[in-house]
Amino acid sequence: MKKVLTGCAVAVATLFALNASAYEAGSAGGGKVAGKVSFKGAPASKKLPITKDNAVCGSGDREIVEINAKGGNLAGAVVYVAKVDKGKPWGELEKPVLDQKGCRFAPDVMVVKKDAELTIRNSDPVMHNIHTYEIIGAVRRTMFNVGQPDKGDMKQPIKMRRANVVKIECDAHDFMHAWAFTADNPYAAVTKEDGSFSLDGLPDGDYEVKAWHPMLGEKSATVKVSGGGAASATFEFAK
Ligand SMILES: [Cu+2]
Repeated sequence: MKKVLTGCAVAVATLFALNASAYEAGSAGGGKVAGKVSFKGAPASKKLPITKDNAVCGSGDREIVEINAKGGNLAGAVVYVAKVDKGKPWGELEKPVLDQKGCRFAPDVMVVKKDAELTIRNSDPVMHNIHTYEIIGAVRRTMFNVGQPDKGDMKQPIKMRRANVVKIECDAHDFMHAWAFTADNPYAAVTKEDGSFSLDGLPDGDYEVKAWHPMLGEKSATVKVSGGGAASATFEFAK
């Protein structure tokens, strides 16, 4: 009994510690951070053979794009504000949807609110088996591993222990791959085809802004948002 109580006390203390630093969703600020993520080097992809369910998944090889860069612009990076105490509501990040269609995850890079429920959609008449891993440094920890034999939606919580990065795979089709970044606040977005991003509704303040890419790591910049204006940030990756 004593042991159980000690465990509870630690859990409660941890909960308070987490709450103390939690983001408070309220009203949006008037400022924003916008800019571009660029990449110096060659785009990269790998090809994996499509070995089953060919009528739905296609035939030949599936191209997995690892570095999606055109004209030096990097798409598929996540730009986020490292720490914000309060600001705009969570919006779409609170109700993320991951589709499986033609045996592809869509989107292949997504931002979700940390601890949000992920809607996992099977749009295919074949079974998928979503398997998620929390990426903690060089370690990957299974979060959930669930078969989805029928078309339709199911929900699973994104419960992170320590990290912000989730690798998503399908155990039925080893050529299906995607990534999720779990955000501590709603100021996070995936860069578009032209490498651009815009994080709006930001209150005035000094911020650290980071750009993360599954293959290229992370870069950091500092910005100042004042008078509800726009600050700019640029990031350059190279390989
Ligand atoms: Cu699958």
